[in-house]
Amino acid sequence: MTKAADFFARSAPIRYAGPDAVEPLAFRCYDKDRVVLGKRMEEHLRFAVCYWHSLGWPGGDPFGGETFFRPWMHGDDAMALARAKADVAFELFRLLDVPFFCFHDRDVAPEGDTLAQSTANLHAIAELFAAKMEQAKVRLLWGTANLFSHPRYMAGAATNPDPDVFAYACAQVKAVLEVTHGLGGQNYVLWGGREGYETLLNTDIGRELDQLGRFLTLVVEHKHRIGFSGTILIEPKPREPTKHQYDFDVAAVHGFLRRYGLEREVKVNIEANHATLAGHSFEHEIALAAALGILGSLDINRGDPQSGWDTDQFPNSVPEVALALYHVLRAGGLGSGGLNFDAKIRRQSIDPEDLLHAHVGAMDVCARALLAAAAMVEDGRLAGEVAARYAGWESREGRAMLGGERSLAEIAARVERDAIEPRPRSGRQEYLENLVNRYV
Ligand code: XUL
Ligand code: CO
Repeated sequence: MTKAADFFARSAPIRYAGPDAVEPLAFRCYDKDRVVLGKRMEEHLRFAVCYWHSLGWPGGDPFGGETFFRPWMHGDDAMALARAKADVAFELFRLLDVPFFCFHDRDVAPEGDTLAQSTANLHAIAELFAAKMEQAKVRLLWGTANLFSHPRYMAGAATNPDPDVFAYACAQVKAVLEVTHGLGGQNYVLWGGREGYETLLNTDIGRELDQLGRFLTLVVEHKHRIGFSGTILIEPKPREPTKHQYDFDVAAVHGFLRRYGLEREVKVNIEANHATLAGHSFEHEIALAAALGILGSLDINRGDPQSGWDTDQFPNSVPEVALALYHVLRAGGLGSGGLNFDAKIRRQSIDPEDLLHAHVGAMDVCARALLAAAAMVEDGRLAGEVAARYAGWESREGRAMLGGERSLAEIAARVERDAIEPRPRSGRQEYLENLVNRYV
């Protein structure tokens, strides 16, 4: 194939050029060193490019095959192609000047005839990554194992009826967790691609949940054994590819973690399009995870309001992302998490430059959203309105009831004695919606 540097037909990294920039490929708002609420934009947003969509996806859909014909996708020597792909990947990271990337094992290195061969392939590419990361100063936000593409996983990985598939998944995750650790990964993600069912007619739900609980416990134990200090993250998704997935949404995942005693060990990686597939807004999932103490990281993308599936488009709505980031800021940030563009360009976007436009536009949208969210935080009116709405709970009786110092009978007696008659108050929704529009 041609040299990686030739693929994008430009060598200068894309720079911040301000809102009036005339060149199409420039950051108009994302100025990585600009300080917002005491932190640089780059540190707030912690952008990551995802390997699977941006380097690994050939452009197919259920009705048609490849449209992209990337040079690293065709040839006889799978490892040489993987190396060529890595060269273009790091060229993309350089042009975008992103601090992080994310990958699945099978995105970066080909599956071999045996697990040992697959793992050796992965190690060989990881070595190449280590050298490139050292030079490029790009870091690994998270690694993950693909436990859903190969036919062995068609009935799930950890939740498979066959214990040998469970064992194979354990072996695969062990290898990728160790590689992620070796590359200084900040998190390790588990997305249950087929951990669910197609029909209850052949499924024992209780057993499958126990299998998943055991699997996750084994992963957490191994993380501690090898001294991996990153966070283990589950990525909720309600369906697709299966009809029902056990990691349906943040609430379901939290209940699952509590049941298996893992709520202090595992957090969530929340994806915007998965939230909407579950019937929630992105900010709902973020706010709930923050309230439950399990907010980890974000897969920042969007669905299509008219399509009911996971279209994985790049984010492009400032108001939507602003509300999401508002809740992230209120929660004190994402810690070791970041904003991973689990997003793919459209099938007709066949020019290499389309990959650049997609990321640059999305990074600018996130930067504008960050400024809006920071203004909401600084202004304090939104939070003030919420605090005022619950102010009654700060009273002596409010605290006593919530603190468990009053029985039901005592509470009832007080209501009768004082002839309490609550006074309805406006929820002020329209006022609040208008207030938000002043920032975005
Ligand atoms: C699938 C999805 C995955 C995970 C990683 O919908 O989001 O790409 O992010 O396995
Ligand atoms: Co995702």
